[in-house]
Amino acid sequence: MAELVYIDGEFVPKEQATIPFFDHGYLYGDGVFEGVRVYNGRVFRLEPHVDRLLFSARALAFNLEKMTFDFVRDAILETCRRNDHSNGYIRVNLTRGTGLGLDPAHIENRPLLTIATRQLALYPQEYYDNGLTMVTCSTRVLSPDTIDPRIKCMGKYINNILAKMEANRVGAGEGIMLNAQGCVAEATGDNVFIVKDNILHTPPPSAGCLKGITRQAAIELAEGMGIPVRETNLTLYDLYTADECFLTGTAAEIIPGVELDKRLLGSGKPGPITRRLNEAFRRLTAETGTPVF
Ligand code: PXG
Repeated sequence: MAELVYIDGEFVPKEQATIPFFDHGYLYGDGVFEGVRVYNGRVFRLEPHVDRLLFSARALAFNLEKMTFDFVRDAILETCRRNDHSNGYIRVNLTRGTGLGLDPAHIENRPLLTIATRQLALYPQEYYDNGLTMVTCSTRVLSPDTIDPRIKCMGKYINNILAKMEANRVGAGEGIMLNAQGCVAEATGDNVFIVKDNILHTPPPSAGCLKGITRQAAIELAEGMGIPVRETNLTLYDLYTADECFLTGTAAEIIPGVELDKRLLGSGKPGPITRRLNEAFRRLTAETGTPVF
């Protein structure tokens, strides 16, 4: 079956899909996006993803007249149906419009919505069983007083790409990014949690992290188990001395981090709370979500 992508209201075979050369997302990274996941024909937390996309776009003053919640949600579901896509990744991009020059006053402010489905390159099961090794990256997250970290916009991802390259260079599974103050913000594509004395700690978005949808699910699952959760600033000391550490993200789900900068975290093996949360998360993705068909 030919892979179809959604571009501005039309479904086009992937090989024939084109983006205007002067698209502001292409020219300046002036766009927002979402990585969404579908499990067994159900889109996981579709509503929060559409909300985050549209709130990001609203914060950047995109013209959202035609981009209603229902319009975007229906386009995502229809893209899955057209591709018979029951498991994997959905990429949703929304850019400001088309025109050369920075000034949005002089471009066509008609946002371009594009959606594609892909199979997901999953982390190997071994990483869930034994945990990830991590390193601290020298590339810092953007200061929260520049672009609000809750805005999931394209341009700022060059930082995450550079940080990921640092992790790759030393063969680490993920890289930890700090903010300008030296507090832990997040991993290059995931949020960070630690367990200390049976309490879960994770940085607040004001520390420079994305308000991750998997992060939110992990918080709710922990609270449902009676595990207290605190959003608080963390330093590398807190990570080095944690009982457990895990990362959350749409691609990674809930994955243990067992080594950071050559220090074993806790026992150096995935901890019991991480394992419980990972299992509960797998049940949640299997049992909930918006049906595609
Ligand atoms: N922080 C950053 C910087 C991210 O990019 C997360 C945290 C986790 O958020 P969610 O909402 O996924 O729990 C992300 C998410 C990709 C890709 O295209 C990136 C993400 C998710 C899915 C795919 O590489 N990042």
